[in-house]
Formats: sequence, C-alpha cells, structure tokens
Amino acid sequence: MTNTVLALDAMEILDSRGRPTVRATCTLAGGISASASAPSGASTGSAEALELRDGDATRYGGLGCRTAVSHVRRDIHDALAGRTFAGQAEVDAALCALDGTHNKSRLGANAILAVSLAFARAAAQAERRPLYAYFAGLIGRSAHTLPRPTINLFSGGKHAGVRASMQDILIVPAAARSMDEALAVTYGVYQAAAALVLRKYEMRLLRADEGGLAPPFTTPEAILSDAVEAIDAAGYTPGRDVMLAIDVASSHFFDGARYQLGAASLNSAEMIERLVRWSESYPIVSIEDGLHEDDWSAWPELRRRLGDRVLTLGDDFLCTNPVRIVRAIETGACNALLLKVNQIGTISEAAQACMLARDAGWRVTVSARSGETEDDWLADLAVAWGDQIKVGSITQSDRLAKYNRLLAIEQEMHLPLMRWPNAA
Ligand code: 2PG
Ligand code: MG
Repeated sequence: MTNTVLALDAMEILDSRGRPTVRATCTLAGGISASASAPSGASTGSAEALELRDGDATRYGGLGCRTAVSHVRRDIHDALAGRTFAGQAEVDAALCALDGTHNKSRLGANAILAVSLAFARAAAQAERRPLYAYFAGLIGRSAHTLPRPTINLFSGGKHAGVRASMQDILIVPAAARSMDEALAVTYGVYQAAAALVLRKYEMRLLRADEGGLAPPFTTPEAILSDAVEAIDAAGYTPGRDVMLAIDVASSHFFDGARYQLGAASLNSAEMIERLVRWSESYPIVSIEDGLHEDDWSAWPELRRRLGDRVLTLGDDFLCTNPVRIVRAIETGACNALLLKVNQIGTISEAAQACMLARDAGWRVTVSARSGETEDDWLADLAVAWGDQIKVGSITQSDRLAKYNRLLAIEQEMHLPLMRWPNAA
C-alpha cells in the first residue's frame, strides 16, 4: 500500500533522565496523523549513529535537541512532504539519502529515527493493522509469540554512578508461561531483592537509570550471588524457575589494554575465563558485551567457550549495524543480537540487521535504551522481531509503558511466550 506524506513536524520532549529528545509527527494525505519518540543511550557503542545535540552549554548542559527538531520541521518536511512512498523502505532510503553521511550526523539519528517511527505508526493505522503486525511484515513474518522478558534487578556501570563495574543483572522468568505470570514472578524477586539490599547494604530503594537496585556491591560476584539469593528468597528455584542474564558492558571498564573489573585487571583470555566461570557457577543464560566492542579476535573464543547453553549477545559490539553483524557471523563471534533501532537510525536498517541475525540462526533481544520515554512502540517491535525483550525494571512508567503494552497484546491476542532457547 502506498502512502503520501502530507506533513512532518517535531518537538523537543524530555526522556526518563530529564534530558531532551525528539518526538516527531507524521501526517498522511488521508488525514491520519501519528507521533513517535526517540530514546537515548548512556553506555553507547562508538559505532552508533550520531544523536544530534545542540551543544549550547547554557541549555540542558548542551544536550538540547532544537537543531534536530528543526531538521525535521524544515529539511525533512521539505524533502518528503507531498511525496508518495511505496513503503517503509522507501521512506527510510529517502531519509538516509537526505542525510548523506555514514552515521546520520548531518540531520541526527534522533531526528531521523523519530520520523521513521512516526511514519511506521501512521502507515500501520492507514492499513488498519496493529503496529506489531506492521513491523512483522517488514521482516516478512507474522507475529505469533510474545518475547520472553529479561528484566533488570541490579544495576551498575554508567547507569548507576559506576559503583559496580558490571552494568545490568537481569532476571529471566524462564518457567513462566505468560507475560502476566512473568511479571508477577519478577515483582516477587524485585521485592525480595529490595529487602536484601536494605538488610545487607542498609540502603533503601535508590534506583539506577532503568529502575534496577544499585547498592554498593563489593565484588562482581557479590551481585550475582545476591541475585540468586533474591530469587531463592522469593520462593523460586534459581536455574529452573528463574535464570540470570547479564550485561557486562565491558567496553566501559576496558582501559585500552586491560579489563579493570572491580579490583582485578584482566587481559582478554583472563576475562573469558572469568565469564566462563560465572556461567558455570551461576544460572546465567545470556552474557551481553562480555568483551569490549573492538576485541574482535577474542569474541569467537568466548562464543566457543560458552557454547549453545548461553547467549553470547552483542550490543556495543554490533551496534545493530549490518556490516558489523556480517563480520560477527563470519567469525563466529556471537549467537545473539541485541537490537536497538536508534543505534542504526531507521526501522528499515534495523530490520535488515534483524534478518541477518535470524538467518544466521541467532536469537534476537529487542532492547530499550537507558533514556526512554512513555512511548510504547518498542513493545510492538519486540513482539514482531524479538525472541527476548530488554526494557529495564518494573518500577518506572517509561519502562512500564512497554510492559503494559505487552500485557494488552497478550490479553487481546493470546500469543504464547517465547521459550528460552535451551529450556526444557
Ligand atoms: C545497554 C542499554 C540498556 P544504554 O547497554 O544495553 O541497558 O544501555 O541505553 O545506556 O546503552
Ligand atoms: Mg548493553
């Protein structure tokens, strides 16, 4: 179905860290109008598309998005309004051509992504399809499962003032049979973890950027064993009912030569040993960015050592970038993609990344950013493209907008929850 773009508009709104981001609105010739907001990362990969910031230190410390907004209202509106597009791919190609850079640094990936998403939402409405069905169509499939949630329990790294080197410790309600059950399990574990944090660290519910609890853990192993203890205290069996996923985000404690993990200073081989030992000692089923983003020669060894029982998941390492994903497939560096659309900047390029990963037999975890908005498009995207979803914890409305949308889709469509890859 073709769609004629009548107008594009944008405004600056605030994200969950109180920083500006871009919300774009797309109006189609039939009168349908839809908006979408761009998220924003903090522990970013260096190969990510560029988020355009004003750089005016007197306003939001330079983080304003007025320039990106004006690019939507002027350049992008002028170039796209009045044109008829055969579909998402044509719109996104027009956006990329208009920008003309390899990393979207002229118009800004925040401006481009907000427009790409606003068009998607408007086109889905014009076609009278739910957004997840529209997204599924972009990778040539139909949505028939809900993604299994991986949910932040503890936080460290750049999301929690770098008190602990590891960034995210997430729980995976592996035995839950529905989204509803998965969230109820998570609530129990989160409450048990909050009680543990108060008892062990005398700390009340101080939360990091994505809602994870962030006490002053003494060692990386303490985070993992506290997570296991919380699962146990909530009445679930670690390793059977509830598993762990970790985002080591190791690029952010790699000093250019070695991994400065807590008190230890490790080379790549030692870092791999440490990760393998964790995967044997704790019920870990997914390890994200276990090695830094350019440690290309070590990633295949990590993937080989972890085998198929654990997801070797690339985030900063892959940056949702088809070129990096192809290289990782060829070298056997991963078996799972963390997909964040703003790392690449348009829905169509992210769809290409998703299809490459799927065709290679990888699993796909569709992920939010640490800076999010109340917009819930990510839930639809994860239903359409994801085996897993990573949205953060269950305590902030920017995260809950996505979980609540997943609950609504579950209630309406009765889709089964995706099984964990190696679950019985
Ligand atoms: C990550 C994300 C979400 P950010 O590293 O996976 O946790 O963080 O959006 O800051 O890159
Ligand atoms: Mg990450």
